[in-house]
Amino acid sequence: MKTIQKIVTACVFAAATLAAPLAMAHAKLTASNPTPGAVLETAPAEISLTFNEKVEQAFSTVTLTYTDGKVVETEKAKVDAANPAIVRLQTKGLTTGTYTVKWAVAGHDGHRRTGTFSFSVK
Ligand SMILES: [Cu+2]
Repeated sequence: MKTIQKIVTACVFAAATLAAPLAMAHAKLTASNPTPGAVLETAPAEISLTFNEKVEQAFSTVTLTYTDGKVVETEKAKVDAANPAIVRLQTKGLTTGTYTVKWAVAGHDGHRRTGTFSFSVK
């Protein structure tokens, strides 16, 4: 019993030490414009997402959908050339309603991260 407990403890410790630096390397959304839950007076012409590290254009997508799940037609989201931690999606013709931003990116460690948030236009 004692031995098993020791092994389990050792494994948990090893897993925690190994996992910590990897988790920190994951691309993480740190800011966005609009912010999640924002209610805007005017429709945004651009949605920008800022991550904690630069992300790869080839693995970065941003999709905007209406409440009914229909995809808003846009050009492909672009990683900012001057600051590759920022991904921008140009939008036009957004009307009153609630929109969901669905993003997927991969940072330098290649791990794909995804997330969603919504905002509304009055
Ligand atoms: Cu990672």
